Amino acid sequence: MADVDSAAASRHAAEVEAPRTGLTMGRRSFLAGAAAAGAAISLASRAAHAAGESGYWAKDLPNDKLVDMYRTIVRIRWHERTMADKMAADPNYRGYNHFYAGQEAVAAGVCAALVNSGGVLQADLVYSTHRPTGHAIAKGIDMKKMAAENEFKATGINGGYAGEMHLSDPSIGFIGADGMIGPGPVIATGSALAIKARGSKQVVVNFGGDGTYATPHFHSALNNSAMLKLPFIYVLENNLYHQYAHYSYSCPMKDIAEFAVPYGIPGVVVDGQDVFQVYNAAKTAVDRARAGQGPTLIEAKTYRYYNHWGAPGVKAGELGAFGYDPLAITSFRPEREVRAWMQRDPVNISRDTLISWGVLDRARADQIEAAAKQEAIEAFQWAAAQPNCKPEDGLKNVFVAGTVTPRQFG
Ligand SMILES: Cc1ncc(C[n+]2csc(CCOP(=O)(O)OP(=O)(O)O)c2C)c(N)n1
Repeated sequence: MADVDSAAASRHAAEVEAPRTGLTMGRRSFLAGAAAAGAAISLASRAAHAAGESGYWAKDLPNDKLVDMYRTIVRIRWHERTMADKMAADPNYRGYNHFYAGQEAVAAGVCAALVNSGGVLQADLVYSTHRPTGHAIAKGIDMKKMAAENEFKATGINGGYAGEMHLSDPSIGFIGADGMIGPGPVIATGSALAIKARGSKQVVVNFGGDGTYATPHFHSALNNSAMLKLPFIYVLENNLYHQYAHYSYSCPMKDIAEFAVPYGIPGVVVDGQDVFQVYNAAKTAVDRARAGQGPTLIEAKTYRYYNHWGAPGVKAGELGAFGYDPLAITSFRPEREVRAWMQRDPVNISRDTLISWGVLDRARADQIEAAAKQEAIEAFQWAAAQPNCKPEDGLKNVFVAGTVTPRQFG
C-alpha cells in the first residue's frame, strides 16, 4: 500500500506517456510493471505484518473474521463460476452477468471493514456498478434470491424486475448496482451528505472501475466529498480495461489514486489480489470517515478473468475466458496476460496467507471452498425452479405507495 504525492504524480505521468506513444516503453512492459508493483506491495505488507507495524489491521482480527474473508472470496468465486458455466452450457438459462471472478479480494476486503446490517439508517452503504454480484455477496445478499433475480424470477430479491444491473438490498446497505458508468459516485456523495446531516456514523462506499476516472462524476464526487468532509470512500477497481480498452488510453497517470492529490485527500494504491491489504486500506479509510475527517480514494490493482460481459470464451468447468471470438471481441487482451494474472489469484493468496499465519489448514480451507461451491449450485437450482415475474406487475414497487412526508435535517 502506498500513499501518493505530487512528485510521484509527475513521475508516473511521464511513465505512462510511453505506452500511449510507444516511444520508450511498450504496453507489455507497462503491464509487467503493474504486476510487479502489486507483488512488491504484497511483499512490503507482509514485512510490515512480520514487524508488527501499526496499520496492518488484519493482524489484530480474530481468526473467525479472517476466515470469513476467505469464505467470502470463495463464495463469490463459485457464484461466478457456476453462473458462467450455466451461461456457456445451459441453453435454458436466461440470466446474464458482468463477471467479477479475479476481483473477489476487493469486495471481500472492503466489506469486511463495513457494518453490513441494520438497514439504510444503520448499515454502511455500498453503491455498486454494472459488475455487482461480488459486491452484493460480500455485503451479505442472499445468494439464492440474487440468483433468482438475475434470472428474472418473481421470488428474486427485487421481484425479478431489477436483474443484474439494478440489483439491490437496502436491508444490508447494498443500495445497488448501476448500469450507467459515471453517475453512481455523485449519488453516493449525496447519500454521504445526508448521513453527515443526520449525524449518524455510517460511511458510504462507491465502487467504480478505471472507466469511471474520465467521467465528470468521478471528479465531482472527490471534489464535493473533500470540500464537505463527507464520510465517503471511492474504491476504484483498476482491472486495466474499461470494456475492451486499456486504461492508458484514457488516463494520463499509471496510478489513478494520484487524482486524490488535487483534491487534498488521501489516495492509496493497494494490491487488489490480497484481501488483507485491501482490508487494511479500507479500515483506515472507514476509521477516518467515521471520525469526520472526510473521504479517501483507494485504487485496487486487480484483473477480471472473464470477458467484459457474459460468457464468450468460457468452457464449462474451466475458470476464465480465453480464445478468439470475432463476434464477442475476446481478443482485446492477450491470453498470456490473463494467465499471468491468474498466477496471483485472490483465492490462493488469501488461503495461503491464512495457512502461513496458522489460522487455517489446507483441509479446512478445502472444506470451506467445497461448501461455497455447493451453496452456489443449490442457489442456481433453487432459482431455476422459481416462477418468472409477470410483465403486468412491472410498475409495482417503482413508486412509493401513499404519501411521502417531506423532511428537513439540521
Ligand atoms: C454512461 C455509459 N456509457 C457507456 C456505457 C457502456 N459501458 C458499460 S461498462 C463500460 C466500461 C466500464 O469500465 P470500468 O469502469 O473500468 O469497469 P469494468 O467493466 O472494467 O469493471 C462501458 C463503457 C455505460 N454503461 N454507461
